[in-house]
Amino acid sequence: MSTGLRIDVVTIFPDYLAPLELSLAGKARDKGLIDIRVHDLRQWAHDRHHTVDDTPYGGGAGMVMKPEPWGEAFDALLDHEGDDRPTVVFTTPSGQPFTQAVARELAGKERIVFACGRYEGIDQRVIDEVATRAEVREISLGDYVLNGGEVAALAITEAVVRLVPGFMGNASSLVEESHEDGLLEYPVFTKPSSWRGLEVPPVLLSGDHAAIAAWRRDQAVRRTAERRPDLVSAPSLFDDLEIRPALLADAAELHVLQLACWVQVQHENPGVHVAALHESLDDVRSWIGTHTVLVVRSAGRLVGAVRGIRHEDVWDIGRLMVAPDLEGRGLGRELLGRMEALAPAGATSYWLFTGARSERNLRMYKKAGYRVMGAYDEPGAVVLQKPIRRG
Ligand code: JD8
Repeated sequence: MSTGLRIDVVTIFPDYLAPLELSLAGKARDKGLIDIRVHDLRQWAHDRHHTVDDTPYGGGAGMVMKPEPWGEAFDALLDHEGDDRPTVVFTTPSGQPFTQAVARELAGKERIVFACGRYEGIDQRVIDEVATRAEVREISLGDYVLNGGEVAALAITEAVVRLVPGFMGNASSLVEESHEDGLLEYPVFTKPSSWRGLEVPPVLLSGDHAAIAAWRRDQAVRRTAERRPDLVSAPSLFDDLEIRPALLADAAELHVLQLACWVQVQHENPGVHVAALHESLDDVRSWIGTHTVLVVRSAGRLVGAVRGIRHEDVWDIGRLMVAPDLEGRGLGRELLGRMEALAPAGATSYWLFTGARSERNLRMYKKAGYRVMGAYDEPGAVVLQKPIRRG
């Protein structure tokens, strides 16, 4: 039994899920990162023809999937002692839209059971009954009609499995993707630098990482505005946020948020001494007094913060924190940008550190143009640096 994510798929067309053998998921399976099991629903239909459908009550075209086989399927797949409560995903055109945010949620689960319907759908009592003994999600792949739920289960599995920690060889590539921070991805190029009279944008050949990061972000923003204005105009998290300099009165909430956020870092970096987890309220009060500190409030709740302090020509940025339930919406990136903008005139580079195994933090900093400089004097932490571009 792999330690990572277990996925069960129930369907009357098991061969539809064969691609999972081939693709990414296949490799993840070999790495023992995930355990995928496909089950034929008909094994739980005990009549001679293994009947799984019948005519709809109230009349109408088509057939409906019978409740009994599904009930037995979930009896077999759900009631295992010790197993954490699986998440049962019914893929259905009437479900919540599948997004990268939903993919991230599901990637954090230990067990997912996909229920793939066919015909006109599954008897509603199946969903209601299983919801009494498992977390149920009804998810749609998109606003178009398919003939069954298998394709959606395949697509969702691929989007989820590739987010399972340790799966993507170089996790850094995960950052650069569409929808990761609400932006579409920028155009990409590879050799030759000239092809059929078409040139690669010179900035990409410059080796100037910060300039390349800036060009890529600009391209991503343009593309998003042109192709997905809905992503730009979507009410963003920032609409009701208040970002302002910290006051001593913020110290207590800041201390609580800091402890909450660095527990995650401790989990990611077992055995590493995480200073932020050993700071007292008085410590927080004192550095509010000695640093430039920004705090973020949403509907009065303190949900984020960042601090900066000058050391000779370095603007040392730290304690960048976002409430766990608001992660993944670009607030961290926004706060980093705001604190960079507060760098005093004499500073020539930004400097920060994070856990060597805090993949998500590292991804965000690298995307912002930072480069890992090496180990920090706290074992298990690395230093990142970025030159300050002015004007
Ligand atoms: C599950 C039966 C077919 C749907 C009558 C056509 C997802 N984005 C999506 N589009 N369609 C589905 C989907 C379709 C399904 C089933 C998912 C089970 N059908 C039905 C209702 C109209 N036929 C989906 N996810």
